[in-house]
Amino acid sequence: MLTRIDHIGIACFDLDRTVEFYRATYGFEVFHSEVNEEQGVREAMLKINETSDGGASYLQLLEPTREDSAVGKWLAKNGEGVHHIAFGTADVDSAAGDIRSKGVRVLYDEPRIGSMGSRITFLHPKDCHGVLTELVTSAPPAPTDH
Ligand code: V0V
Ligand code: CO
Repeated sequence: MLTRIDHIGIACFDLDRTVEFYRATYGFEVFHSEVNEEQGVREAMLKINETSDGGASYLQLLEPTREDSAVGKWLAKNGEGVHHIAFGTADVDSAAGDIRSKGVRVLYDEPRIGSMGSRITFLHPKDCHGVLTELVTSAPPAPTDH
């Protein structure tokens, strides 16, 4: 059902400086970046490796776009650090339904739009031993001209 670590979400105060740390220290380059206004984040995805389910694993560096966002509130309380983990699945609706039936709070009734056109939802950290947990289904690959 859940077939990879899709990403680890890391909250930071200054996205550009944090991207530069990961580039200079480890050699990781930005694969994709975007602003997600609904989630209140500016983010950079650093691709670490491809995975056997046809997906990939990333680090997701997150800077808040507003103080009252999930990441903004978390940073004010905790400072920089690991904010969430995300598992990849071919079917986020089914995975979320299955996990909800086990008594874990799924935060959204319907998955929302995440990085690179993915569909995402979150599990409440208080039901997951303190770990904010995201479920992700990647967007299908763009059609090619053949
Ligand atoms: C809060 N808590 C956490 C936590 N955030 N625990 C572990 N990890 C976190 N990241 C704890 C917090 O310490 C409190 O515990 C309790 O949960 C309630 O927190 P709060 O500060 O009062 O905040 P709330 O309840 O207003 O919001 C917490 C939730 C919120 C988890 C509901 O952050 C949320 O909706 N998160 C989902 C959306 C999100 O995180 N978006 C940003 C990433 P105590 O002190 O009471 O014990 S966007 C993203 O990943 C994208 C776009 C993508 O991947 O594509
Ligand atoms: Co995420």
